[in-house]
Amino acid sequence: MKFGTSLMAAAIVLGMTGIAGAAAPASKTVNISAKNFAFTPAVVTLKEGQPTTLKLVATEGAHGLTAPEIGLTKMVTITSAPTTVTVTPQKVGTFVEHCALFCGAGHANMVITFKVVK
Ligand SMILES: [Cu+2]
Repeated sequence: MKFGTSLMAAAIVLGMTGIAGAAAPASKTVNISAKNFAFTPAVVTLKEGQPTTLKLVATEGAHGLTAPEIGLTKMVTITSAPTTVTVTPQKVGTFVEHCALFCGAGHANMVITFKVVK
C-alpha cells in the first residue's frame, strides 16, 4: 500500500515536471543557410542555458561553422545535405564567427553573429 502511494506521488511529481518543462521553452530549432559568402540569418539569437538545434544547410558552395563560445567546438561542415547540431550556450554575449572552411573569394568576410541572451 505504501509502495502504491509513493508510486502515485512519483507520477504526480513527474507530471508536474512535464508541465514545467512545457512552460519553459524546451528545445528550439534554428534554420541557418550558407551560400557564397553569407549566412542567413546573419544574426542568430540564442538563450543562455537553452538547448538549441541548429539546422545547417548550404544553398551554394560548402562552408564550415565553429563557434566555441556557444559550445560548438568541433567544426561542422555545411553542404547541401542538411546537418543538425545541438548547442546549449552557457555564456551571455555577442559572438562573431567566421566561416570555418575556405570557400572562395569572400570567405574572409563570411560571418555569422550569435547573440546569447539571458
Ligand atoms: Cu568560407
